[in-house]
Amino acid sequence: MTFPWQKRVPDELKDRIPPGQVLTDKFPVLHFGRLPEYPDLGDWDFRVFGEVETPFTLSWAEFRQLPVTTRTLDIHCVTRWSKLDTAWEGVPFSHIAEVAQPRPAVRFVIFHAEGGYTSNVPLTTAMQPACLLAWSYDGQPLTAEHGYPLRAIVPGTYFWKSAKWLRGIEFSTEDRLGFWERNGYNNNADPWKEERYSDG
Ligand SMILES: Nc1nc2c(c(=O)[nH]1)N[C@H]1C(S)=C(S)[C@@H](COP(=O)(O)O)O[C@H]1N2
Ligand SMILES: [Mo]
Repeated sequence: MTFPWQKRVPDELKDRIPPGQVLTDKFPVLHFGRLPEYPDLGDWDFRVFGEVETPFTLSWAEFRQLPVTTRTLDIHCVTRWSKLDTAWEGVPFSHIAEVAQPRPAVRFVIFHAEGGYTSNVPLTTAMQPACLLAWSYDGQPLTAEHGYPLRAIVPGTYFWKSAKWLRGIEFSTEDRLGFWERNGYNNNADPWKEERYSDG
């Protein structure tokens, strides 16, 4: 199968494309349902809750006071496009965890997005240094369709775990399947193992 946006993979990049994926230079937009309403940042807030010592809620202005980092990573959509060297700026997830202090039994993180979309990952996945709560892509604020004002960036998993229009983070002792995980996608979602679909 050939896609119109497909790019031939140069030899030196071959080992960065997981099995069954094709390379694109474009930045496709993918999500379930309609774009959420464009948010008024004055009303926007970010909630950190669940099994933590210190739950908290931040305004946009407060969120932007948190420490910032930049990361460049490759993204892989389960619909088979991969894009290399995407550059993001945002708050490291690990900083949120540091402030919230998850209880010792916490093993999972649930990202909560606008309109009820969720995605779930093990705490160890979220604690990787490249896991960001990002407001910027390629040096510019996120566009509406890519998650303005804030999205998760989760390294090492298919891109559906990277919730756009992020509004909160929940720490949990138990795993709770997110939107796509309930709808047939593989909970583990490792592109290198082609963990696309669940068996159930
Ligand atoms: N809130 C929300 N985030 C979401 C989705 C969604 O449906 N809703 N889809 C996911 C999927 S399947 C992919 S591939 C990426 C796509 O991000 P992009 O549109 O910025 O390329 O967003 C993910 N984040
Ligand atoms: Mo996707």
